[in-house]
Amino acid sequence: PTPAAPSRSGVHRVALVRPPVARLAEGELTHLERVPVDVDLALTQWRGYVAALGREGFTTIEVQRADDHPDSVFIEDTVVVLGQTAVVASPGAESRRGEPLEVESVLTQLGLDIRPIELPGTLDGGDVLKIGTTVYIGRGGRTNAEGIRQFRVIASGLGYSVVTVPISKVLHLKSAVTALPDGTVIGFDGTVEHRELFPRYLPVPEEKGVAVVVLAPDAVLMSSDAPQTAALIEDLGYRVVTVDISEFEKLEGCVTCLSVRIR
Ligand code: CIR
Repeated sequence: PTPAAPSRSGVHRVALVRPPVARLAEGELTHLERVPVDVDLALTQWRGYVAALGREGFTTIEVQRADDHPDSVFIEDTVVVLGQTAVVASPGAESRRGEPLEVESVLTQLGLDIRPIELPGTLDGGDVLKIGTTVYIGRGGRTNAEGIRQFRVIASGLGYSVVTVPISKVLHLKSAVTALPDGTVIGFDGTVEHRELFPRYLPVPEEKGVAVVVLAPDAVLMSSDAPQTAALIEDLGYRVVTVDISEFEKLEGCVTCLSVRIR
């Protein structure tokens, strides 16, 4: 673990990250055409992302590199943390099935209660958007009905209500929508489906602007490739930290998928 910087919000938080591997460029693609990925640049960008979390008061814990899993840098897909409980995902893509193992062992060491989703259920963490005690879960290419059923049993038992959102235009629910610190769901009109399921919804002008990581009640982290959305969010009174993650965006990744925020 890297030493914790004092957080602007005063809250001590932990984030799991996992370094990109040499085979990164072989990652799964569903909606994008394959374009060359610069793996060295990706590593530099990943370090920049981790440093940004560190500056914002997160203690980052690096999970061991998984050389055989090109997409393992997208660690968010492997687990959903609900308070003290870690719901270990069941990756919807065959090539990603081995990824949760090492993540689970780190979460066990951190003292979280482990509750796995089991095959034939599949669930990717990128399909799960938690806002307060409501959990929105995308039913699409990676998360199936059985995965949602198992997740609902676990989450309901912990006091969360679960809302299922059918998705077809994007890889994961959180490729289409995430939420600002005040719980307002943000999305890009071209890819959002069933916006009526969200009580408060704000459209943003860029597709890459939909992904934000909540850093503090007044701050978010987002891609540097969505300047109009950054300006919009700043104009709502938030501090916006941006990072260049171009090499991960080529593989359908975004700022949320590169870490698991634990507390
Ligand atoms: C995949 O297709 O699984 C990876 N290439 C991208 C995963 C991105 N994860 C996310 O949006 N949560």
